[in-house]
Formats: sequence, structure tokens, C-alpha cells
Amino acid sequence: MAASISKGFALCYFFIAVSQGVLLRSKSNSERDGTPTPIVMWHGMGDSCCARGIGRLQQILQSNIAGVYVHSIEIGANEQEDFANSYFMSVNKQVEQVCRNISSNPLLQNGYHAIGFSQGGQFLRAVAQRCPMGMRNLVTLGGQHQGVFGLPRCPPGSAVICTYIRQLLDKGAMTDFVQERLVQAQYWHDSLKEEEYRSKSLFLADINNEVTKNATYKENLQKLENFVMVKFLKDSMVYPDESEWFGYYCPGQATEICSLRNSTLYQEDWLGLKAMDQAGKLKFIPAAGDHLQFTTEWFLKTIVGPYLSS
Ligand SMILES: *[C@@H]1O[C@H](CO)[C@@H](O)[C@H](O)[C@H]1NC(C)=O
Ligand SMILES: *[C@@H]1O[C@H](CO)[C@@H](O)[C@H](O)[C@H]1NC(C)=O
Ligand SMILES: CC(=O)N[C@H]1CO[C@H](CO)[C@@H](O)[C@@H]1O
Repeated sequence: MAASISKGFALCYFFIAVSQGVLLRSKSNSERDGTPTPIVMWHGMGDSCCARGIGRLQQILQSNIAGVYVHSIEIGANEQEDFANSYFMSVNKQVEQVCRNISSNPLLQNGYHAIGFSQGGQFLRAVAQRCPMGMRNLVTLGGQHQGVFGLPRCPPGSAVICTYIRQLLDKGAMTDFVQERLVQAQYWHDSLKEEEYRSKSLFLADINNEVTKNATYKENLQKLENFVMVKFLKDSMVYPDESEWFGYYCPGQATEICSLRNSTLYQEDWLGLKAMDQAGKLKFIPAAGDHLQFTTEWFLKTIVGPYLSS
């Protein structure tokens, strides 16, 4: 099965060859109605529900899991709005919209699997924590669960937007002005200023239970059957890439990395991740390439087969 990946793609842009693919048997919802568990996808920054990369992935899922319903999240009235909202709409509002959308979709009422690309990964985790609605497996590919500290490269087609974003982040990611306007500021995490991050972050510090320890978040996240995190070992987009496995710079500095298991969040179990780890529900999967670069074969074998097709 041939798959080719173009080099040099940025946050959430990837091209993947549509494979002829093995037909993965679906054990799935068969007890209920004989159809496979539906899949909800959330794209990343500078991407949209139905652009080339995401569209092809949706095709791959549909051609490899017979009869599966796939819902690719679109925020806004059309693809242009969806693209712009990936930069400029409050993440909390986006999550709220997705919660409403999932709860009003009759095809998603018997549970679903979720797969998020890059920032779509941590946004879907917020969905799991705030309105799980029967989410079974959550897969995040290059998600930034502990945020980012740096915006190294931008997706193609986003150069102008990115220059503007950099200026905003430089001006002060944690000012109310920027927090309210910029998606990426809402998961900005300056490990040199943990206190400021906790008090100002409108999104990430909240879903990570850094401030209020919301028992509902912890309870809901643990409802997942599996929480699968893929880290790209040659990631040149996400700093630090350990964030893709829920680790980060150790508090108070920006060089040394502390893994998830080494963090207070884990050790005091603010989110139930330690309990999930002990129950074998956390999967830390390495992928060899750069951000969101993988082959169809890898995707089918490592992700679709084990986590999306039953
Ligand atoms: C949910 O998403 C679908 C597909 O993008 C869209 O057609 C529909 O209008 C959305 N529904 C709500 C309630 O947002
Ligand atoms: C905890 O999260 C739930 C679900 O989003 C929300 O309804 C509730 O208001 C939150 N509680 C606190 C104390 O923030
Ligand atoms: C929170 C925590 O356990 N931090 C530890 C992570 O690992 C470093 C180095 O091994 C320790 O110094 C920290 O105390």
C-alpha cells in the first residue's frame, strides 16, 4: 500500500495518499444496530473541515470502515469562516458549539470516537471533559495538551495571518486583549510565568484543572475507553513537542522537559490521568515524522484498526 507525504507542512496541513486499504472489520455498535461507531474529527489551525488533507482522511476512514458515519467539525457557515475561526474565535465558544452540534445530531446519540488534529486534539479533550455525550476513544495527533511556548512555523497560505499572530503574541499573549481574540493565545503556556498562565489563560489552564479543580472534568475524562496521544518525534511546529504526550517544560524554566508522569497534575491526579494510566487507558504513541506527517499505512495500522474501527 503506497502512501506519500509531502514535506514541510505546517500545523495541521498534511497530505496523505488515499489507500485502497484493507477493509477493517467492525465489531463496533453491532450489539446496537449493526453499524460501526461514528467518528468525529476536528481539524487544526489554518485548516478547515473539508480541505484537501482532512477530506482525504475522511475518505480513508470511510473506505476502510464499511458504513461508518464521519462528522468533520466545521466552525462557521462555510470553509472560509471555519479557517478564520481556527485563529480568531474563542475556543470556549467553539467547544460550546461543538457540544450543541453533537448533542443535536441523531447519528451521534449512541456514542462515537473522536480524532483531533493538532489543536483540534486539545479542543476535543475539552469536549470530552465538558460534554462527553458518549465519546468512547479520543485520539489526538500532535495535540498540545500542555500548550505551546513559541510559534515556530505557519501553515502554507497563512503567512500574513501568522505575522499578525506573532505580533499579538509578542505584545502579550496573556493580556486580556490578546486572550480574547486569539485562539493560539488561549493555549499559550509560558513556563517561566506559571502564575500568570494560571490566572490569565482563558482556555487551557481551565481544562487542565490548574485553577478550579472541576470534579466534573475529572469524572468525564475518565469515561473514555482510551485516550490515545500521538507525538511526532521530529515535530518542528510544536514547542515543546512533549506537550503532545501531556508533558511540558518543568515549571519555572524553558529547557528541561518533565513528562506527564513527572508532573503535579498527574501526581495529584487533577484530571484522573493517573487513574486512567493505571487502568491502561492512556496510550503514548510515537510517530517518526514531522508534525502530522504519516503514511496511510501507519494511520490504518496504528490508529484506525485499534481505536476507530470497533
Ligand atoms: C452541525 O454540523 C453540521 C455539519 O457541519 C452542520 O450542517 C449543522 O448545521 C451543524 N449543526 C449545528 C446545530 O450546529
Ligand atoms: C465544571 O464543569 C462543568 C462542565 O463544563 C460545568 O458545568 C461547571 O459549571 C464547572 N464547575 C465549575 C466549578 O467551574
Ligand atoms: C513534580 C515532579 O515530580 N517533578 C520532578 C520531575 O523530575 C525532576 C528530575 O527528575 C525532579 O527534580 C522534579 O522534582
